[in-house]
Amino acid sequence: MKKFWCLFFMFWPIIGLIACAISPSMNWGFPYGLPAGSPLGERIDGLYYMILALVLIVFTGTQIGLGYVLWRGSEETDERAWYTHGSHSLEVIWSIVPAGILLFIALYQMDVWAEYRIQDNKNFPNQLETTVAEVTARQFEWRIRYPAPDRKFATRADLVTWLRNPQSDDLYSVNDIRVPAGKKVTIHLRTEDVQHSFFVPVLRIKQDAVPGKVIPVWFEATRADQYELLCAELCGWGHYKMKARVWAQSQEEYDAYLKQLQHDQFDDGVSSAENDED
Ligand SMILES: [Cu+2]
Repeated sequence: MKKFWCLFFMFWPIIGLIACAISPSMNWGFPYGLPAGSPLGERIDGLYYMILALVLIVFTGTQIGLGYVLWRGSEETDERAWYTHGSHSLEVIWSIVPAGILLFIALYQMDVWAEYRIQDNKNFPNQLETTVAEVTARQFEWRIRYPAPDRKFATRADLVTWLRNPQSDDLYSVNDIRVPAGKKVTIHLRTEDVQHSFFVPVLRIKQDAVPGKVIPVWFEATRADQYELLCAELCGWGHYKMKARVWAQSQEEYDAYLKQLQHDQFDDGVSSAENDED
């Protein structure tokens, strides 16, 4: 009977390993089984796989150890058990090894983190050139404010002024963020009410929107495609429906979209008729 329990307890980790082995072909890993849609996303996936490999090694090792102990314990023998409680060397080993692994992860991920979040890092995009919109989360939608297509931010003060004071030529949309594909873009994230979270799974972007703060979020969508944007912070009864899309388009399509938006928003049907007569 002891052997049965030994095999029973070893059966489940083996099932777990088999599930891990087939998971890539079953698309159980990343969202929708899609690879990262941005260069930074690929590096974040690299970190994820590195940690997964470490976990796999540790898990396999400890399960083999556990299996061995269970198997030996299930044997009928006169041999006396070996007690390790209070073993100084074992305590040192299992403190130093995990500490070393954690230190390695902490150092190894610093570059990616710096590129993602540290504003004076050389890879962090210049917000004056890359700002495409301000995104305001609110219960339960995403409101987008674009600067007029010809507006340029020459200085930091220009950008701050624009962020603080909506302008009469700004363009608006809801739940539909357009960006040029293949370029670094920055949006400025804020919230009108409670805390929300700007989450674009395929681009591996997640940033909380915090009341009272305007937070720059940058990303680069490699493929021209539509990406699902979700709220990842339980923000009220309608949290589930706080879905939108980020649509990366070619530069021409993007420019045309903004032109169209401008036309839809400002054309009153009268002034353009006058223009036609000119
Ligand atoms: Cu929300």
